[in-house]
Order: sequence, then structure tokens, then C-alpha cells
Amino acid sequence: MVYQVYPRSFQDSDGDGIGDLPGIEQRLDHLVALGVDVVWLSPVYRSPQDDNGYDISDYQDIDPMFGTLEDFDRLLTAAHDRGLRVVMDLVVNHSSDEHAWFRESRASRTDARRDWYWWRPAREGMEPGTPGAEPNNWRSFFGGPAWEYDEATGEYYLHLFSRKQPDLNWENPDVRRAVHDMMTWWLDRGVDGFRMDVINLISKVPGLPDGEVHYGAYGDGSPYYTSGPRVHEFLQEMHREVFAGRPEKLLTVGETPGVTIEDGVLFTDPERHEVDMVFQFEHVGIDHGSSKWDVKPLRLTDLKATFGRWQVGLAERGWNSLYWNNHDQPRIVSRFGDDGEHRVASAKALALLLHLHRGTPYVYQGEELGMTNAGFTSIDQYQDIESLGHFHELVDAGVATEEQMLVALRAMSRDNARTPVQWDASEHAGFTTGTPWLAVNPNHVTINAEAERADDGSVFHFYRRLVALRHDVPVVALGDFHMLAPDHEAVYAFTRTLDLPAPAEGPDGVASAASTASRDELLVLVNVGGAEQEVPPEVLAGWEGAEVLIATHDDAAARRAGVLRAWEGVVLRRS
Ligand code: TEU
Repeated sequence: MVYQVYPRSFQDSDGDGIGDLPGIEQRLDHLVALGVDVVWLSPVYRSPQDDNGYDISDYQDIDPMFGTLEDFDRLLTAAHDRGLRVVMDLVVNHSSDEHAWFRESRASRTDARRDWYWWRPAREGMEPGTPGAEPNNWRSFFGGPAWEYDEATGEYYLHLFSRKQPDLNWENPDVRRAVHDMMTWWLDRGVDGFRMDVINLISKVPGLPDGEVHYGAYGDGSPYYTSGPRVHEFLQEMHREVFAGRPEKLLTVGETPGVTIEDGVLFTDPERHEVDMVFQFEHVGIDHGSSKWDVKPLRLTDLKATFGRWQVGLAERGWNSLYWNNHDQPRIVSRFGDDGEHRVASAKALALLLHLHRGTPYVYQGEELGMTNAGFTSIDQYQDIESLGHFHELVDAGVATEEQMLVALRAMSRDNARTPVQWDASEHAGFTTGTPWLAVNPNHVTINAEAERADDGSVFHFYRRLVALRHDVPVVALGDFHMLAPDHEAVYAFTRTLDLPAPAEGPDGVASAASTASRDELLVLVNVGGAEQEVPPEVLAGWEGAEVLIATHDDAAARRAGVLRAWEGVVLRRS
């Protein structure tokens, strides 16, 4: 299991209200208790923090807010000593506009680094710097145009994210070489791999054509930069230049918004040497309407359809990653679960559902506690650049009212995931002695790590058991997946199956009588809702008397065959 730490919100050690590297070190034992294999650190590099560190101004230094390179080395050693591996966030689709590369690039049209970024003149016949004169009509991910006009040199630069995140030009081999060198520097320092930020956006269709306009003033450029023409070539080159021949075991995961299953296979087929796995976005898009701010209720059959297709699509070649949460997504218990009456049961049920799929599970800090959305009610409480950008774009354009946008942010803002980790019931939840950079959720008084560690029925201990199962039971990690009852709107059901090889031959070279191959099988049943559900009889046929491997509800005596209580999940095993 990979556990994501968002350093700014994990643990503060110096009272400035912002989490830091020594703080992470203090909390490593929590991760060990959970059974974590790998820690993914969101960016801790030097950064102006326009997008909370996803805007890097020096790839080979630590931001003073988080500590020093010495603090980093100490954390790495402390993690390795506990058997934890550490994966860095690699943000190389763009740098910060304060990176030396970009400062040089913007200095003049003839600078040696001009071509390290995407510079273009104004649209033909338009006055540079005037509305609509951008080189094309693409909208940035954070609202507004994807181009910034630079008066000094009279051209625009491309930024798919904020104007302080100029896109690097991967067509230029010098850019790629600089990135490879930087990656090697971190691997030599002892890091165990990379989570690669929006890595399928690095190759753009060079003509940068206009996109279709779905709403507002700007167009959708994604067909021209999502899994673009050279992306596989770039990743294979990166593998050759950085990873090939290194003796240590490393992990690479590409964050790939908009990736299709076909491309997912190409990215993760081990024989192609690109990345170990990707984060796909389909299941976190099924509650989006015309945009992520247009929130639709979950239809369970949609979730089954998308997860089912990915499980089948990557069954033969490639490998899935499994996640509900990260620092960009609202909390799963508030989103697809029930963060009121059924918080504990629904957090466990959704965890069980996800962790019994085939693939590598990711847990985002606080998810293992069943932490909920932030519950902010005023725009002043938000800090996230995406939330603020869209609020102002849509409200100013009259597309949505302030009230509508506040409702949308309450459901979808990235800040929902970014409130500080709730360690205990004290003021500021044990996160800081100072003033937290983003408000601590008042529910930390009851929802916190200290209380959950002491309660065997907590969400924390359930996650711990799920992680242990994956380590101990091969069919959980490796078994084939088969979806059942795809049309049922409340019960999520599937099987996992693994043929076990016959036991090894005895020392005399003769297999024992009991050495026939056997099959291990699981039936996973989850009630995704608050009403009692009958499991369709055809799903249960043949499973009478099977052993219960794990269940969300402890009171086995109250369990009735064929019936799932509110948010109940059960895994049956027969072999
Ligand atoms: O996210 C990329 C991405 O596609 C989205 O999830 C995006 O953040 C947004 O939610 C779209 O609505 C990655 C990082 O995870 C994110 O934190 C950064 O802001 C972004 O890249 C730019 O580096």
C-alpha cells in the first residue's frame, strides 16, 4: 500500500502552522502501525507555493517552509530504518515562473533557453495583450486563459495550470536531459521512485490548435495535450536514461488525467518500460456534470461500469492503481459515503470495496481515519488556487451565483482534502501549536488518530486489517477479477480467483499425495447505501457456508445470510 503525505497538512514541528519534514518524521510510527509499504511525498521542493508546491523554482532543494536537505536525508533514513520506501512527486510538465530556467527564457526572444518553454506570438491580426489575442483559445485548469502575455518580449507563454506554472517544452532534448539528470540526482540520494504529476500532458500537438468551446469564453484544449503524440517516446526515453540498469527496486506511477484504458495499457505494460502504473480519473469524474462544479449524485452502476472496465482492460497487460482520495479530491466518506449517521460504516465499506480490487491501493492521509470534507461556508475560508480561480471566473461571468459556487466548492473543492490531519482532540488537533494555515475541522474532537488507535472498531483498524490481508493473502493481491450483478444499484459484488500452484515436491523428488493444484476464491459484497439490501440469490449460489474473511460489522451474530445491513461489506472465502 502506498500512503500519500501532503506535507503542508500532515504535522507541523516548529509552530508556524505549516507541516514540515521533521513533523513527518515524528509521525512515522503511525504509518508503520497502518502497514504502509511506500510513502509518496507531495512536493517539498523550493517553491513560491502558488499551487502549494506544484510550482517548483528549484528541483534540487527543499523549501525552507518544509526544512532543509539535511532534514530530508534524516527523514529518508528514518523511513528506510522502519522498512518504508519514499517516493517523490515529480512535477515536470511545468516549472515555476520563478525557476532560473524560466527567468532566462523570458529574458529575451533570443535567449538560449527561450525554447525551453512554449512561447507564441499573438493570434494573427490581433493586437498583442488585448482580449482574445491569445495564441489559441485553451482554458487553463484553474480558470481563465492558458496563456500569459509577457510585455517585455511581446509574446505569450503557455500555462495549462496557473500563470505561475509555465509549461516546459518537452520537444527540446535539452529540457528532457535536464529532467533526467535531476531525477538521477534524487535516486542517487536514496529516494525510491516518483509519482509523476500530469505526466501524460507533456507532449502537445505542436500546432496547438483551438479547442471546442463548451462554456464561457475559452475552449477545451485537452484533445491536443492529453496523451499527446510523443508521450510514450518521452517516457521510454526517461526509462532508458534514468531507471534502466539501476539495481534497486523503484516505483513509478504516472498521474494521467483523461487517460483511456487503451493508453493505460500502453503506459503500464512492463515490456514497454514506461511506468509501473497510472492514476486514471474516470471513477472520480462520474459525479461531474458539464464540469466538476456541476455535481451529480453517484449512480453505483456507473462506478461498477468504470472500475469493471479498468479491471478487465488491464488484466492481461499493465497494472491498476486504486484510489479514492488524494490532495485534489474531496473526502470519499463525504462524497460517495455518508459522513453523518453512517460515517464509520460507510468509510469501512468504501475501503473494503476499493481494496479488494486488483491493483496497488493508495491511501491519502486522514482517509484511514474516515476524515470528512472541510465544511467551509464562506469563500474566505478557501485557499486553493483552483477553487478561487473557478469561483471568480464563473461568478464574474454570471454562469453561477456565489451561493451556487459555495455549494459546489463545499462538495468538490480540493481544500476538502487539505485540512490538517486530525491527530488528537486537543486544540488544532495536535497538528500545530501555532495557527494552522487552513482551518482544522472542528470534528477532530471525535474523529482523530489517538481515539481511533484505542478503538478496535475504528476506521483506522479496519484499514490496517485490509492492508494486512493484501500482504498475507495472495488472492487479494493477485486474483482475477470478475464483476457480478452489474445492474444492481445498491449492492456492489465481485469475485477474485487465484489458481494456486501445487505445493513443491518433497526432497525425494516425489510430489506428495495432497499436491494437486487448488483454487482460492473470494466473494466481495458491499452495500453502498443506508438501506438494508438483499443480495441477489444468483450471486450467493455456491457460497453457502463459506468462511468470512473480513467484514465491516463485527457483530457476526447479527449477520443474516443473504442480507446486507446499511453500509455493510463482507468478504467470503472458499478454497
Ligand atoms: O493535478 C492535475 C489534475 O489534473 C487535477 O486533478 C487538477 O488538480 C484539478 O483538480 C482539475 O480539476 C496535479 C496535481 O495533483 C495538482 O495538485 C496540481 O495542481 C496540478 O497537477 C498541477 O501541478
